Amino acid sequence: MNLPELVKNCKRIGISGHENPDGDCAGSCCGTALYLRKIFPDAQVDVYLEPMQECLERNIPGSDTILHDVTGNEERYDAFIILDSTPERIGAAEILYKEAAVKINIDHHRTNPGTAGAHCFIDGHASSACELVYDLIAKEQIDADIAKALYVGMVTDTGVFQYSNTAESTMHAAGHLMSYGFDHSSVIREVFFERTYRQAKVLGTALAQSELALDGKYIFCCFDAETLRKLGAERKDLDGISAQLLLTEGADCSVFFHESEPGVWRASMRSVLITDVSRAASLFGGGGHVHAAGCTIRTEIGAAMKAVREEIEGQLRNAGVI
Ligand SMILES: [Mn+2]
Repeated sequence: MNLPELVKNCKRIGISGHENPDGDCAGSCCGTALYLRKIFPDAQVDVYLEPMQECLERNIPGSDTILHDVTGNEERYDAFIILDSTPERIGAAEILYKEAAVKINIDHHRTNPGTAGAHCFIDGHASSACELVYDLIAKEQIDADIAKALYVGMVTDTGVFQYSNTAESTMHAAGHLMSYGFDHSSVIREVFFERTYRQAKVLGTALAQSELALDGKYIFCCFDAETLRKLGAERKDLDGISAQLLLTEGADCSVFFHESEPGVWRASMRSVLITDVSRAASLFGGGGHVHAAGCTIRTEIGAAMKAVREEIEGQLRNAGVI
């Protein structure tokens, strides 16, 4: 069954994605919402997401209708769609999903095992949740706003069509979306390359403090709360640091650690070719993709960094590159 079929008799439809929404998460949620509002004008379609970066808000049509708080919206949804995430990662909206009559999960994380009782559209090979949504909707209903929202997610999750998750199908879909006439050049500049001055300073510090290990194959950096405070860095200023570290010649794997709250650390992991960073992330209950993953660390950070490094080292040794 396709997506419109599944929700066609639903009067109230909820949509959500993972915490700290990125371009793919927000683009797929808003693109799906715009599409469902268009084909079912009598239905109420609500999107629940945490606040996102301003550049995403500016470039994702429909983001101005996002709800940040489930309080006051406890009325049961007829259908609830989770995009780019598992139910456990959507925060407070999980309760709304659990109570919905029709549950739908659309995701491209290969660590998503699929959810019992839900209609699952999960393809770990898809470039983005946005590409999955593109495949699931009726092409003749796409308009410039829907196209732009989905294009944002394809651009951000493929690193502007650079990463190995970019397939011929991705380029076909993106090319078709471009034909709706939004300013695709400014989308790419604003959602992928542009950074605030503070983000530039934070990134510069991360690059300067980075360490190279394992014969230059592993590059990492760790910011504790004190460093973050001195830099005046917020969570949104830390996106993209692991990807920038990975641009170092010879590196196959990068990890950026930071203390997100006292004693709680986030690790963002990227790799080029050999290292499967989802395995390193899963050491601490995290997950993601082969070349992009993350986890939350609640144990002593020195020991955790050592465990991550040993996992990467084991993989590089098995591959015979160190
Ligand atoms: Mn994604």
